[in-house]
Amino acid sequence: MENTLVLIKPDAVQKNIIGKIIKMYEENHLKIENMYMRTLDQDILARHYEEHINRDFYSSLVAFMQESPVVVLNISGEDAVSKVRGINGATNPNKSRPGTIRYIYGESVQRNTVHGSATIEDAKRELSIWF
Ligand code: IDP
Ligand code: MG
Repeated sequence: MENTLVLIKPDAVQKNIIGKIIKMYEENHLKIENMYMRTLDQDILARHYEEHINRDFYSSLVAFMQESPVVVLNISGEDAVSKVRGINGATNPNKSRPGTIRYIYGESVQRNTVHGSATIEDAKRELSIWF
């Protein structure tokens, strides 16, 4: 059993598809262990996106992530980390597999609907930031 962090990003919250996204995890036998909504400050985004702070898209990413509240979820299940990444689809919605969340709902590389931890180590680090 693993736990992983999911963020439902502002593009999805704005489109009223929170329920549809949560349903996709639940239908894939993952369990919502905990969840809440919050607006984000620069500090938590810098901690969460530590690896991207020096990238050219970082300031634009921070502005996007502050457009509206996000939904923060702790999701558990067998192979939850890779399972969530599979359900989410590739970072670029145009390159993601049909049926994935980003394929169905993603608008662009930035406005790609959901975040899921990349590795078990990342999941532990991210869950300690958000919960
Ligand atoms: P991931 O979310 O699939 O793990 P990362 O490469 O870790 O993808 O990037 C984190 C987030 O930063 C992406 O989900 C996306 O919202 C944003 N992002 C990544 N690359 C770009 C880019 O080239 N332009 C704009 N935003 C980007
Ligand atoms: Mg990532």
